[in-house]
Amino acid sequence: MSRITCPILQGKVTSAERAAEFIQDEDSVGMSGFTGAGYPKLVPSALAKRMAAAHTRGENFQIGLWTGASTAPDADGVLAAVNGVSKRLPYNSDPTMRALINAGEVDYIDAHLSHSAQNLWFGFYGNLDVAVVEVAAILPNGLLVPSSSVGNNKTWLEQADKVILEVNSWHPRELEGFHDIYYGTRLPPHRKPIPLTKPMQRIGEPYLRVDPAKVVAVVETNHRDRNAAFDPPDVRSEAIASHMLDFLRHEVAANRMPPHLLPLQSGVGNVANAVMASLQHSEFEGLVAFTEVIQDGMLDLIDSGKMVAASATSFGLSDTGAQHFLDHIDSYKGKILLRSEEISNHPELVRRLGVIAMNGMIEADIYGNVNSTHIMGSAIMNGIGGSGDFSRNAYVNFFLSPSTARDGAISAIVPMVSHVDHTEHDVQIIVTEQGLADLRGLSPADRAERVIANCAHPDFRDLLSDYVSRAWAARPHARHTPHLLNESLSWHQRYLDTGSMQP
Ligand code: 0RQ
Repeated sequence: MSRITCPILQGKVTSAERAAEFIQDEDSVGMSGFTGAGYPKLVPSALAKRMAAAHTRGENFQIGLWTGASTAPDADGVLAAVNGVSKRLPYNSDPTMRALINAGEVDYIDAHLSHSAQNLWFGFYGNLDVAVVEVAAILPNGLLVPSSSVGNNKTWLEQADKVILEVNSWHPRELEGFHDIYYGTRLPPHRKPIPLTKPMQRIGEPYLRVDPAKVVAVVETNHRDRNAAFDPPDVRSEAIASHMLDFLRHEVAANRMPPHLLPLQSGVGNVANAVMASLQHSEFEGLVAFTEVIQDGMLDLIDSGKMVAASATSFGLSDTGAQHFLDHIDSYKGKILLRSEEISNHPELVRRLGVIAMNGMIEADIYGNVNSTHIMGSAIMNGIGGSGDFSRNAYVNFFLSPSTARDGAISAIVPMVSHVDHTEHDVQIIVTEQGLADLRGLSPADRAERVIANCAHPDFRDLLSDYVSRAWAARPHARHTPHLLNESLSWHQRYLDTGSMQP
């Protein structure tokens, strides 16, 4: 049976090539997509072909590309490959796009994900010309069944002048009912509290709305999501997970957390997946997630009954995880809810629910500032994503990383981070495979001692302690966060000089 049962929108079905003709040079284009799920599969490639042809003729053809978060080689990748993007926001992990950003050829606006929709509503980003949004089906009344991510789709559909829909029949039709789209947000000064007090509460409707008059094209596809594989947990990620579990047990014993913990948020990547896997073998039960991304480890927790439910904005599964979800979709009904990222990441809700936030980092400094985004202070890796939305407002936050990078050549614990995403005022718990540093309620001097003793790799501990004592000695009237600026900055330069790191 057709996935498009609305006569008006059925009448707009066309090819990806024809649809791409509605996008012009200098347009701002809002595409669906979040962590490799729910991005448009055909229109970006068709658009890239148009761009390449225009460039061959000596014409300009570049767009501003806005998404929910990261997409995939067949969206970000193909557009970057033809140099078709002049501005990118709010999050990217595609290597081709990253290279262009780091070459200074694409302007990258690395924004908190909870801010990205409202920045458009506030008028901070200018006009959105076209939305290209993947959905799983179109109902007779024109309502849209979202696909495997929601991201910023609600806002893109409402704000864009023109809309192109991709209806992807690879997604199970049974996805209908897995979403909760809240249409109650208002602009200041008319904002009201968001009426969500429990992670799985429904406050909206299962469908995205679109004004059919704005829909210029509907494209039918049958293409799978990117679904990147996870590495099996290694010794270091297992050690990180084990330190975290011990800490959570300690917090429960101290009556600072209930036995079934508080709603969990977990970042993307192998370490995050390993933490989920370790919960599987722990005594914790009755867990709930209020997070951005549902990775394989979270599906496993739901399967085993350890986790009762998960609210997010997207899936971020491996091929095996995606197939498992497809095969058992009925068993997840009522246990998984996907929301807009302005709701999944909303500071008001994260703070109200008391979320436990767990995110990866690139480096942390001795006083507790964290860099999640930049290598050597200069080259962007991915972006801040939702890590700031969650950690700043969490009940308790964790930042996780192996203690060294590049085969042990680089320390993840440094005197001064080369770029700051999360400040010492926000960061609570730092964890490496070496151990865990609980920084809550500690002065900067005590934080430095604990971070070095518990988290730094033994190869770097003496160097860091020596730095701290010399900084303390050199700054008798500035001992709040004493630094030797020449040395703290040259710490990173050293890696460049020795060739350990080329950003
Ligand atoms: O480089 O890819 O060239 O090998 O950074 O490092 O160890 O594979 O770690 O995949 O867990 O990512 C912070 C990037 C960690 C991620 C970050 C190099 C290292 C490697 C990746 P290679 P790993 P992970 C919700 C939350 C921000 C967004 C966020 C991230 C590469 O967690 O993007 O939290 N976070 N979102 O070699 C030099 C160091 C390094 C270093 C690592 N100290 N110096 N290079 N690397 N540490 C999700 C969303 O918001 C969508």
